Amino acid sequence: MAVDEYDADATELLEAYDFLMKYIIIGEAGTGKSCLLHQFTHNSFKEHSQHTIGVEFSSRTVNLGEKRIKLQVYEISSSFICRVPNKSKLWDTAGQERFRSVTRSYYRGAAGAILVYDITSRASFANLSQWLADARALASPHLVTVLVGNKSDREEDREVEWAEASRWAAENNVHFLEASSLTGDNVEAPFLLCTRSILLAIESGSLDPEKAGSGVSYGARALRRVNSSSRLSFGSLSGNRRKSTIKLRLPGTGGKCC
Ligand SMILES: Nc1nc2c(ncn2[C@@H]2O[C@H](COP(=O)(O)OP(=O)(O)O)[C@@H](O)[C@H]2O)c(=O)[nH]1
Ligand SMILES: [Mg+2]
Repeated sequence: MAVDEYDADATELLEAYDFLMKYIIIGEAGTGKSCLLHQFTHNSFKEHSQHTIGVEFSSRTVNLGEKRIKLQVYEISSSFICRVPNKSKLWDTAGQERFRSVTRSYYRGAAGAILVYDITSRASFANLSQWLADARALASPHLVTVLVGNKSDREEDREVEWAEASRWAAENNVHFLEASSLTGDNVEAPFLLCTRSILLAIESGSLDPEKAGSGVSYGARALRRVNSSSRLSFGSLSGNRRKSTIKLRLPGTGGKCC
């Protein structure tokens, strides 16, 4: 199943989707969050990525089974603009509570979180617990989190072993994989993993898209189905298909995904 398998001629359908999901990308500065988001939405490496101040936003629509899902993705940085009077300098406000509270508001109602560290930086791995705690405290109660060890192309500079990160992920009940925003390797996988988990939660009834703060809402395509069948059914994940028959191709995961 291709990720972007849609009829390019059907302009109307390009904008139609079954679900809209809000995702956040979090983690220490410099881990490659902006590059990951850019690679996912533009299919290219973002050269000369600037330090993110505040929040960056981008979106992309993906296909999973028979569902079209629009992902709205917010990169949340720990820095915000702070202009000191009579000085032109911009201060990095990372860690200052006043600014953290502003960025924290963007966590609200997120259905999925991509938690990023840099495999060549132990410091970026050491802070993961704080990022995860913030996300779990502030986002949707059903938040699905995927841990991403970015910069897998820099194997020679590795400071965090795959096995250690995999263990941390298992202990903290999050998915895990390594990726490279530079080469594009495994960049789609974390988003698709998240989306698949959320769709399954909807199907099982544990997540209700109509509930405020769920991070998911129905798109016009889903509503059209409701109108035409007068019944709320999202056939492809249930109905005649068994859950186990849903197959998700995660390009390049090479088995390094749990
Ligand atoms: N080698 C390598 N460098 C990367 C990768 N992703 C990001 N970078 C570099 O890491 C630096 C920080 O990236 P950026 O996306 O701005 O990090 P952010 O602060 O987390 O948003 C930049 O110099 C990028 O060119 C990657 O997968 N591989
Ligand atoms: Mg950034």
